[in-house]
Amino acid sequence: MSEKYLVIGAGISGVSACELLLNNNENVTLYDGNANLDKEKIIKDNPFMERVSIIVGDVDFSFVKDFDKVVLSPGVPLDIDIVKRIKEENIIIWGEIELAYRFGKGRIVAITGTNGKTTTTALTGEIFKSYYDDVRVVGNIGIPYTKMVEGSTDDTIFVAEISSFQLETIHKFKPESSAILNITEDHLNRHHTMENYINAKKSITKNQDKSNTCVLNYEDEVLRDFGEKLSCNVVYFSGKRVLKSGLYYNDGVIYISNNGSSAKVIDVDELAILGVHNYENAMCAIALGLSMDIPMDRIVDALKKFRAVEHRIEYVCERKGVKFYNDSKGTNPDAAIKGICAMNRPTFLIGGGYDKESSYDEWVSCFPKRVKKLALIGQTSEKIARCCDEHGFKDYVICDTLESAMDLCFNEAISGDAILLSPACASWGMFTNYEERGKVFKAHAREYKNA
Ligand code: UMA
Repeated sequence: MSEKYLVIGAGISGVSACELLLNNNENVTLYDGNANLDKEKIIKDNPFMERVSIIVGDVDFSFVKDFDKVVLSPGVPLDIDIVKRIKEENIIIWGEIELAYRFGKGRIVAITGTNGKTTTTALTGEIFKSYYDDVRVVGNIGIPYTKMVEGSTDDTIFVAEISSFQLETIHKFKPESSAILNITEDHLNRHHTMENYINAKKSITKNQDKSNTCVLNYEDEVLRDFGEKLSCNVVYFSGKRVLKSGLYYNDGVIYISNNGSSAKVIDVDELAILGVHNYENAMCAIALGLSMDIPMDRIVDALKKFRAVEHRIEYVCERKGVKFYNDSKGTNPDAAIKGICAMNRPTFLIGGGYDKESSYDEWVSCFPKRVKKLALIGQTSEKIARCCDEHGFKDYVICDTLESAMDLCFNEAISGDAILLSPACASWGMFTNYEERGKVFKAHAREYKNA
């Protein structure tokens, strides 16, 4: 007999949840808090939504008592009025992840963490695809898990990026292998306290048993302690120290060790992703692959082939021995520091753009010994130039366009240098978004001749 479901949130997760429920002959109503939601467009884009009653805006929430179950989209906080009312009525609340888990089949690899989860999920997906036939990469990476459940079998493997929002509403969701990359302050507007945020992340392991694996970052103190309390098999990785057992990075090489004896996995020069934070992502993906029986040679092949997620320290091409890197996603000083620290060659840096009123001191402080020249573009050029003056960094120049900044850098660069777009600013004013800025950079870099 069909049950009555209320799905909350008409974004990609909510719409996919509706489709999955309809395909399973359930009775579905969708609620969205946005009174201006364009219902016609939703139905036009997703004709199956004609079979769903849609309620929007500030209505009397007593209607919720008619439902057997409620499915929440990730972006819906648990402390808003409609959810409070649902809890008062003792109606079961599943997140979209829980719904997919209940209706899907197969094995699950689930990855969370504050930073690096998208790259790690994409890389883990490539590793698994190199060995297994039916691998589906889902979740916070942008493809709702519920959308990919149809037709899954016991042999399907879901590689899922799972956010703290999504973890708040899991019940039985049980990954065979899980990973927590790191936990630093984020999303406190939603979780209110750091403790709540940490607990949400930790709950990725809550149904795991001793036949399962959890991969953790040894350099994160919270995670290191957490690993000691887990009943499942724990694998640590470290970007900073030699581990007796686990994966670690040391002097250009990723190693695997067991009871004190180490073997080389790969020289990081063979990877197309840069920076210790990316080697940590790679170590996590290696551990996940091994935990589900993928042979090391397949893993290493997949690692070598993997290209960075577009616009995140993405290698573009090499011209006259100069390597071009696109880090257009470096839209704030924090992210851009990662970009510049990831370079292992003398670097011509292109920075500047729309003013988000950031402070550039920390970013500029990491230029000495790394940045040969800074080419500035956009609204923030003068402000960043002043900051450089204050820090005694003299090698900067202000340019009119991204292309002219690139030409100037390429003319001065010598073989062995890098040219990095990592602007520490938003793109607006010169481009529609960071994607467009990155694409212009890549296209212009590829136009340079090698001779
Ligand atoms: N809505 C309400 N009430 C609310 C909040 C939202 O009705 O209180 C409605 C909005 O009006 C809107 C809909 O909910 O119509 C949006 O739902 P959503 O915010 O859950 O967004 P989706 O489009 O379903 O996308 C979600 C994730 N979004 C969030 O977690 C905010 C996407 O992650 C994810 O890729 C997608 O599901 C597929 O799984 C995005 C994200 O920003 C990329 N994630 C955060 C992050 O990475 O930092 C966690």
